[in-house]
Amino acid sequence: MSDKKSDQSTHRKKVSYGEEDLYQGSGGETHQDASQGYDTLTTQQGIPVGDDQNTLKQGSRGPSLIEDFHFREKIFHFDHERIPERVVHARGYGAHGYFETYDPIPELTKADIFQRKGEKTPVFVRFSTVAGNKGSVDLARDVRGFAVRFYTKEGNWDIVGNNIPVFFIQDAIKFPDLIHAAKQEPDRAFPQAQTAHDNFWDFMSLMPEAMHMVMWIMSDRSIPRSFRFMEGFGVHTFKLVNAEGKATFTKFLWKPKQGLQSVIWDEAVKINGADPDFHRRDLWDAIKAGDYPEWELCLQTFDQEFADKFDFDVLDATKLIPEELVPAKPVGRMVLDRMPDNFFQDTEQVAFQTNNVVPGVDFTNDPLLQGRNFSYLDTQLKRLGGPNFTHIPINAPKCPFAHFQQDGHMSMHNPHGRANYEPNSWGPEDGGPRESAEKGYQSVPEEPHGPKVRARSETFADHYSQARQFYISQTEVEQDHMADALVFELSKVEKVSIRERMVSHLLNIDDKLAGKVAEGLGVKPMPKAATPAMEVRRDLKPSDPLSILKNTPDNFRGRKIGILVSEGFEAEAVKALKEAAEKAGAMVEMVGPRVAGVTCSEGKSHQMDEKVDGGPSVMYDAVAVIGSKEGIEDLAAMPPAREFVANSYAHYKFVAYNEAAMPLFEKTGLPKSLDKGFMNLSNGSSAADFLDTCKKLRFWDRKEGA
Ligand code: HDE
Repeated sequence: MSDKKSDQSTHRKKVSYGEEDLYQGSGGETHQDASQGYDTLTTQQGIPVGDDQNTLKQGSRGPSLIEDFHFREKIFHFDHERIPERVVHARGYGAHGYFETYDPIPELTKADIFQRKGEKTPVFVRFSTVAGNKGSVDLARDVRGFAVRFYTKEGNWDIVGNNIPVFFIQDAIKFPDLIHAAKQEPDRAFPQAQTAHDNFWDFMSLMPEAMHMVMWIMSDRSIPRSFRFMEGFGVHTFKLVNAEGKATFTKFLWKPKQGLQSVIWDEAVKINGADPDFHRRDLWDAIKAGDYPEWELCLQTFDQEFADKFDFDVLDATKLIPEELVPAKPVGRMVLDRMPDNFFQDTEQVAFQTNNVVPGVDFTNDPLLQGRNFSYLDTQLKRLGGPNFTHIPINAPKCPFAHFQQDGHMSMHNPHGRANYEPNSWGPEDGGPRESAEKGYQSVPEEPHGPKVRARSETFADHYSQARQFYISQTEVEQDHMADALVFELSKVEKVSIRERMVSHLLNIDDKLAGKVAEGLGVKPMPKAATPAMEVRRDLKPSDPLSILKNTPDNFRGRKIGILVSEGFEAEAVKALKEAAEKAGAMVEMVGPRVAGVTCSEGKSHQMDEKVDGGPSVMYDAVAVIGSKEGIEDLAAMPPAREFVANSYAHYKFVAYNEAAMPLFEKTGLPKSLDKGFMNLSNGSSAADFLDTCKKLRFWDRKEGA
């Protein structure tokens, strides 16, 4: 907290951005507040504006005058509104919340945040896609960023993670190549936000170390249902350090309380058209509705002895540690409960840095992490335009801070008084802050080893074993999705040799997978398997936590039902569905032939949430179709209504309906005898039964679906 008394007595201002004085400037005035509650429009200089509709002119038909300071300032500012978008993870969405510590873990770490049970620490989280530009679609097949900042009492700690626990490359020097290959091809500047193109797969096929990550991105992990239903991973091995200086290795994992859920690729493609902001809207809607998403922070901790005997090098970011070997222990929970007041101010300007660690957390020598520790600070200078980006509230610590750094663009809190260097002899009153051996950050001492070389450790050489382990850990449905995804992506690749090279890698992962992909691509004859640098391990056991479908949440909380109704719809059935949904913690949206004025069986006029062509079934987790004898024919004559039904069927959705809806099903061409994923509310099933069934999320037994 900023202590004004001590500011005066020590002559050096200690600034903090606690909750209350978030916007305190160097003069102590609250400039943010100054603009609030003042209803007269002013210039940036505070001069009241008399006319904001017309420029100043010589005569009403011009010419315009340079003297018009209000116009000049307004246009000048507008011209400079954009800052460079992030070179990766450009499209993102953030939210505020808190982290609540479970039991203290002083034996593992002295990090202040883990010392007191029940303590709440403010957090800011930004989720993102990687490859697309800022205005790209949310449902791109892509890794999702999962970056968390903890505003701890000992400074800002950032875990800048992803929703996938491994990465494409082992050494940071390959990152620019990876990103160049993944983004739009440079000559044509497309495709946007897609890896389905030659450059990406050319690079992948030449980088065997990427194969494990390729399996993850070709799985449903890369098309999450929303940010709320995905895991987060710190990826690298980090160290925790206790007060005695003892270090323990750790991996960081975020597990969503909402459970895991993904969409189907065909849904992703359609959602991108129907609502390119699907993930943003989902987070916004959930938080605004008070349905706060929650994750548990889990640690996989281990010592040097485990690291030495583990099958792979713990410094290799293309490997994970199966939870069967090292369990993930929850140490706290994170709740997101507040959207930023302004997107740009927080989400765009937040500057995460892997090198933001607090006492009690340390790095390992993972060469990817080491490279990142350079990159994140460097990139902020370009994006935020100067060295004072920590003066922006979202980037400022919320604990006291004091240092001798000064000046530069937009400086908000230069040191007060005479001393701006140390050591100095100005005495405790005037001399300013000093280092502290006991409170200050201490790196874990480490002996350097080996000669100075540009080399890759031989312990990083196994590229396929964990790729195979991931694949065999999936259910059959998920394995099919992976094969389909590979065929889809590689079918967009024009150069035949790239497709063949990818199949040759797949042969080292799983023969059946390679066979399916080769067949899907028409690759004939089967190429030879790529020569692995190390023999592929075929004895690694399947690991259940790697599958989404083996971890279906068994609840329908926070999901959305779309009820498609016709004119004259049966009011009772809709009412029952709404009540059952509310009980189950699910949301309901009404979809109709018009957005307003749809009359129900009780003669009441209803407002819809969506007109049927604006609310396709892909936007919902489950659907219902409730009609009336008279109204259903009109609905069945509308192509988007038939598509609503056809897609619900094709995407394995659970469907509740009333008898009157049948003619729409017939016109859509559904099979005469409906499968068990369809529940007739007029005959045998209640709305509560339906909501109960929806917990399974999809009716995968509908084999003939898309
Ligand atoms: Fe990043 N990454 N990255 N990255 N990364 C950035 O920093 C970089 C990597 C991740 O929501 C940039 O502020 C290098 C792995 C997230 O604001 C940049 C390497 C993981 C975000 C950068 C990696 C990530 C970024 C671009 C290879 C998962 C978005 C803008 C050594 C563990 C954070 C920025 C946000 C952003 C560099 C690899 C996650 C350029 C050099 C591995 C979630 O600094």
